Amino acid sequence: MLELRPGDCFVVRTESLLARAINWGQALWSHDNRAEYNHAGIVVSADGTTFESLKRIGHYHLGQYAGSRILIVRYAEMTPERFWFGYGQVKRYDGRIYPFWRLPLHLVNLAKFIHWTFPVCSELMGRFLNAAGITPNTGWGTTPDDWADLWRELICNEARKVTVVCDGILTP
Ligand SMILES: [Ca+2]
Repeated sequence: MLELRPGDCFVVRTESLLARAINWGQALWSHDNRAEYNHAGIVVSADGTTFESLKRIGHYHLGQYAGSRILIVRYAEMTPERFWFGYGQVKRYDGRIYPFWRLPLHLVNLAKFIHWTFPVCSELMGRFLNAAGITPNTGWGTTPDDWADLWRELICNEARKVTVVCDGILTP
């Protein structure tokens, strides 16, 4: 059983044609030329409730990713106060439609400059981490692979900035 905390963040690999297309596009721009995860989200409750940008930005449950490869991390600096502040900031996107029109911008690497609408999954998570005072980056233009690469590096460095909550196949 996973011991989740509000503010835990995750990247996950789901199997769909769109997911494969996203990973192809991500690998194109990634320094390591590979991308394993196509989606990202925020854990907002210990019971596994999430806040994500899927077809609609809203609340879902981590259980929907049972059987998928997932990396869940916890920032050492994520205090309850920071969580509630950051979550309060991104909750205004609740109910919005997934901004599919942003995907071509990611493909040409312009998403960080053009953001007049709503965030895609990894941008929503990045906006949250930024609002919570954890990361200086605004989150715009970031991809799930960017976050995965950053976390892997932080984990390797053993800086204790992030710790691994789950790394592997999510069990139901
Ligand atoms: Ca990568």
